[in-house]
Amino acid sequence: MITEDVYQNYLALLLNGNRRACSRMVQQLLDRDIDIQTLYADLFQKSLYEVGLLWEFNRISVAKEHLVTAITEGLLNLVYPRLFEKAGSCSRNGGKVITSCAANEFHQIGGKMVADIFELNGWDSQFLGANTPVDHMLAHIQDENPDLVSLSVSVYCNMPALKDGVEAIRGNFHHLDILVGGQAFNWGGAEIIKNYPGTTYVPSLDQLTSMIAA
Ligand code: B12
Repeated sequence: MITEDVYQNYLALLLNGNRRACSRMVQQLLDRDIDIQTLYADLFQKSLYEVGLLWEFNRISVAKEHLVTAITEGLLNLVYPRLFEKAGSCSRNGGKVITSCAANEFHQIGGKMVADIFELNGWDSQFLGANTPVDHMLAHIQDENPDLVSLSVSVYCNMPALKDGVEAIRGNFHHLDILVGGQAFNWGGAEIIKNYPGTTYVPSLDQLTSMIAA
């Protein structure tokens, strides 16, 4: 659990660009064996959403938002030794999943978390990062033959790109299951996804975990 005090302390350090102190705090939480999903949702995601609002209302600059994002991406790397230790101690389910952002989608932290949650739940999980062109994603799927593909979209204007990706995967790999998610769906799109067979919108990490739990 992340207390409000810990969260506020962390947010202040983050907004001050104090990477070293943020790292120390996260390392302490990891040393106390904090649940990784809680760390992702209640510290990293919560602070990035708050920073997004500060940016939207012109309370911080684009430069400050970039700084916060870069620090957070570094902090995710601190989690990896623990992530792979935990993933190694749970039974592997033999499934392979590829997670990617939609074409033109540059928000990659949410997708990275999704890929990590799969790893923690026993999957062989690959993350392709931001803005993967559809033809290259198809070629990668052909090479890797995954059991599942998950796609992330954050900005609502990228919803057509997500749909193009889903249609292309469905057209080329008829039986491959697809999960989609990301905060773009806060502005709509879930209804349209229902029209694509084998494609499921998953609104949160909690729901993802209950679907795939090892
Ligand atoms: C950092 C950031 C950026 C960075 C991203 C860098 C990076 N390395 O990722 C940069 C600078 C590139 C950027 C650019 C832009 N951004 Co921006 N950005 C953000 C910010 C502050 C944080 C994003 C983030 O990491 N959030 C934390 C993650 C963990 O949350 P998440 O993505 O929602 O993911 C979680 C869930 O959604 C879910 N999930 C996500 N994907 C999937 C997939 C599956 C399958 C499942 C099951 C679950 C799932 O699980 C995740 C963990 O819980 C947000 C604010 C916000 N509210 O998020 C704005 C925000 C997303 N950006 C916004 C905007 C407008 C833009 C720009 C258009 C700005 C501009 N004018 O250029 C561009 C668009 C670029 C593009 N083409 O993609 C708006 C979007 C509004 C909208 N209506 O769509 C936001 C919401 C800011 C705001 N308050 O207005 N941005």
